[in-house]
Amino acid sequence: MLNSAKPTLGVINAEPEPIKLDWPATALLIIDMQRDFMEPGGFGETLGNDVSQLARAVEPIGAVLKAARDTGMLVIHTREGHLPDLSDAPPAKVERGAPSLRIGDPGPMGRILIRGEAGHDIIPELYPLDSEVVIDKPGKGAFYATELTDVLEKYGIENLLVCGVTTEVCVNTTVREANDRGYRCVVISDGCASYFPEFHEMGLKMIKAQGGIFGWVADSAAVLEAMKVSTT
Ligand code: C5J
Repeated sequence: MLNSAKPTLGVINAEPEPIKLDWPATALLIIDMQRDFMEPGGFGETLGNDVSQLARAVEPIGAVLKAARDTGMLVIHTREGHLPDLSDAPPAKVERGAPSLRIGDPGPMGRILIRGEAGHDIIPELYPLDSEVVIDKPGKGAFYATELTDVLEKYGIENLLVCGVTTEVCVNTTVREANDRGYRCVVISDGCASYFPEFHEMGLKMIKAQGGIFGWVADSAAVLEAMKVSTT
C-alpha cells in the first residue's frame, strides 16, 4: 500500500528564513559523535579541552535521529580518524601543537584517532544501525577524501540536516564544502557543540549571516516540528 499520509515536503522555521525541504531528497548528517571527541582520554582531551562541553548535543541529536529513523530518512554518520599506519595523516596534523598524546599514540581508549580503536567509535547513545551509512574521513570536512558525494548522488540527496561536533571545526568545514557543492544545509543549533561556547555561537552566526551565506540554522524542536514528530 502506498503511504500517501507521509508528508514529502516540510518547512523548517529556520534562520535567516524558513526553508522548504523535500524529505526524500534530505539526509541527516551526524558529524563525528565519537568517543575520541566526547569522552575523557580521547583526542579532544589530549588537546586540553573540557570534553563535558559537548554532552549537551547528544539529546537533541538523539531526538532528530529517532525521527529520521521513524520517517525513513537517510542517516549518515561520519568519523574523523586515520589508518593505523598513519599514511593518511599529514605530518602537519600529527606534529601540530603540544597535545598530551599525539594522533596514533596509545591512550586509554586505544590509539588516539585511529580507525578501529575504541575511541574512534561513535558513542553508544547515537550508535549507527547496520542500515545507516558511516563515512570515515581523514580531514575535518566530510567531503575531503571520502565517498560522501557518491552516497548523496546515489540517494538523490539535495538537502542536509547537519549536526555533531565541533560546531566551528568539522561541522563548519563540512557545511562549507557542502554549500560549494550545491547542497542546502540546515544546521541543527542545539545538535552541535564546541569545547568553546563562544565559538559555537559564532560558528552558527557565520553560517546564517548575510542571508544564509553557507546555509540555515534551526533548533531541533523546529526540525522535529517540520518532520511532524512530537517533541514531547
Ligand atoms: C576536531 C572535529 N575538532 N570533529 N574535529 O578536531 O571537529
